[in-house]
Amino acid sequence: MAVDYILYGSEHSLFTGKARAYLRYKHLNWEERLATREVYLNTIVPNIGAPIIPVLETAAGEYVQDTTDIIDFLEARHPQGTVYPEQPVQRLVALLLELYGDEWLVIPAMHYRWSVLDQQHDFIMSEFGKLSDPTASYEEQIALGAKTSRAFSGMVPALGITAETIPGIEAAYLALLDQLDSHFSRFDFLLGSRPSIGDYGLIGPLYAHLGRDPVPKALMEARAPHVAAWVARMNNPQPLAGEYLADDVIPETLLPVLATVCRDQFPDVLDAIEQNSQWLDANPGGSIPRFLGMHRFTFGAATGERIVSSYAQWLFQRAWRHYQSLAGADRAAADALLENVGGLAAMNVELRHWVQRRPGQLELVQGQMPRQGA
Ligand SMILES: N[C@@H](CCC(=O)N[C@@H](CS)C(=O)NCC(=O)O)C(=O)O
Repeated sequence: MAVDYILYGSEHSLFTGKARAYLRYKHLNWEERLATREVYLNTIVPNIGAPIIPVLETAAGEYVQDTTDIIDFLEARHPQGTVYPEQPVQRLVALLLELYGDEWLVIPAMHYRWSVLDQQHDFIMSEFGKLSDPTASYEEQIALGAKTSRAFSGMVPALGITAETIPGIEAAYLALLDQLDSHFSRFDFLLGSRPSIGDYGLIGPLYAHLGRDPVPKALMEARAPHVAAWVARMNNPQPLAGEYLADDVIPETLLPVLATVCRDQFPDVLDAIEQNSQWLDANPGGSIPRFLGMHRFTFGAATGERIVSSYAQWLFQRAWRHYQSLAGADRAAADALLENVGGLAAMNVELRHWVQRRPGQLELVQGQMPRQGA
């Protein structure tokens, strides 16, 4: 292998965008390859156990899936220019915004891809078709994409995107664009001049869907040019450059975004954690299904029903564990921020069961909470 790492994915894939932006910032010796049907069959499914992207392959023949695991795997090997802030409150904010980008902004991302399909049909379908057959003609790719994209477009109602919730989802997304535009008019990245794991959480939905599909891209460029500029910066970063703000400062411009995480996303995640616990109580030693039925959710002014995503606990745990490790002045500073944005009770929730990933499957299993400092 001429490079140290290969990233299998695609340009229109939300999570590939997260890993790609990170790899560019870290300035590693890597290349991206399209996850074609052959790659899924011969590389991804045999090594990961499921048809999912992105996947990282190393020169030594190791395979890593899940963008968070990919980033952590690479951070351990290439610590220079880490994307995890050392300062404790900034690290907490970065972890929470990763959770928000990965698990919550997928709602507006999927809405603006699939609910306005009539205005961007050929683009979307050809992107999917290209994966199945990169050598087919544009027309053939559109026809192919119409078939292969069904698994994704079929997720839309399960994500809670319906005629009733769409107005609220759109209004809340526009409010987010305004908040982020104000933030990025002052700062290059979320926490200063260096991207953090929080930026990588947000870039997934804000690039592949909301910053690239024709309809939401035009919306972003017109309404939030500083967000569009941040997307461009994330995709074309100055490798390993930049600093986080001094004195563990959290910019005021992020407070409304954090308040949304606490108000809208936390209840959803806490319920998923409760349902995971109940499932593990009833099925000790089992693999938790990725989706545990449906529950009520709130997105801005919209309320509806969406799937319970068991995986959300895994990402939440990272922030929770970091917060729980803080003591003294650090804990007081984190508490002051959490109190301010409405997240104090959620970060103090008791986790009855720790969950972990297991190689070869996407379903989580019960794990041991790592010792502090491990
Ligand atoms: N948590 C995973 C999510 C990856 C993911 O959802 N990838 C999408 C494409 S962007 C996919 O292949 N989904 C298929 C599936 O979830 O079964 C990660 O961070 O890598």
